[in-house]
Amino acid sequence: MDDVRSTAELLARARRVVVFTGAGMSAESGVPTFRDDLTGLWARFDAEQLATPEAFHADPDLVWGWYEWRRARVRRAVPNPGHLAVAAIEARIPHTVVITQNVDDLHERAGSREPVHLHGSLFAPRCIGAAPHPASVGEPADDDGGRIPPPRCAECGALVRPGVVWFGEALPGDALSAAVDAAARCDVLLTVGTSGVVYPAAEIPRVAARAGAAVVQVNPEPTPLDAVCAVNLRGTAAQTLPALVS
Ligand code: BJW
Repeated sequence: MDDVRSTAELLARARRVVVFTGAGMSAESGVPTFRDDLTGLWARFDAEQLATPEAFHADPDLVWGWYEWRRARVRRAVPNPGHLAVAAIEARIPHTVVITQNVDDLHERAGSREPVHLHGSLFAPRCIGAAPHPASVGEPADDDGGRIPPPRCAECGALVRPGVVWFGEALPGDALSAAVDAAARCDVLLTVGTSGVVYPAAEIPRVAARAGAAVVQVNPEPTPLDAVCAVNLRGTAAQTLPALVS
C-alpha cells in the first residue's frame, strides 16, 4: 500500500488530529515562503531589517510599508486545494485542531473554524503603547513595498505595529499553550509546508511524536522534521492533501 493511501486510512481512523502548517501551505496560493531558494522572502529581504522589534524602532516606515505590501498580496490570494482539504479534515474529524505559523488568513477563508495562529496575523495590527491593544487600520496600500508611515493609535496616539511575532519576541501565550496541549493529545499530526527550523513552533510535531502520535509530513523537500515523522510524503500541499481526504 502506498504512503498516501495508508495515511488516508490512518486519518480515517483518527479521533484527534492536529494539522500544523507553515509557509509552504500557502505557496500554491502565490504567497511566498521565507526560506525557499530564490523565491523565499529571506532570499530577497533582510529579516534583521524587517522582522525584529529593533527594526521597527529603527525604521517604522520601512517595516510598515513592507507589511502593507505583504497584506495586499495576501488579500489578492485565494485558498488552494490544500487549505480546502484541511477544512475537509476538520469537517470529518470534529477533534481537529489547525495550528499555523502563517500570518495569512487563508485557512479561515477555506472554512477552517479557529486556526491557532502561533506567529500572529497580518490582519491584527496593534498599538505599541504601554498597555498594548488592538488597533484598526484602513485598506492595504497596493504598492511594491515602499516606505509607508504606520498609523497612530486612535486611543492613545502611539504607533501601530504589525500584529505578527518577530524574532526575539514571545509567542502569544494562549496560542502556544493551546498548540502544545493539542499536540500532546492527538493521535495523528500532519506537518505541512514548514522548514521546522523556527522555535518554539518547531517543537509542536516533536511534542506529538513524544506523546506517541503518528506524525506525517507533507513537504516536497527534506527537513529536520523528517526524523520525527513516521511517514514523509514528498509532495506539495495542494497536490497531496486532497488525496488524503478523497
Ligand atoms: C512546500 C511547498 C508546497 C515549499 N507545499 N511545502 C538558535 C536556536 C534555536 C532558536 C533560536 C536560535 N536563535 C534564535 C532563536 C529563536 C528564534 C528562532 O527559532 N530562530 C531560528 C531561525 C534559529 N525564535 C524566536 O525568536 C521566536 N521567539 C522566541 O524564541 O522567543 C523567546 C522569548 C521568550 C520569552 C520572552 C521573549 C522571548 C519567535 C519566532 C518568530 C518567527 N517569525 C517569523 C516572521 C513572522 C512575521 C512575518 O510573517 O513577517 O515567522 S520568521 C518566519 O519563519 C515566519 C514563519 O512563521 C517562520 C517559519 O517558517 P516556515 O513557515 O517554516 O517557512 P519556511 O520558508 O522556512 O519553510 C517553507 C517550507 O515549505 C519549506 O520546507 C519548503 O520545502 C516547503 N514548501 N512549497 C508544501 N507547495
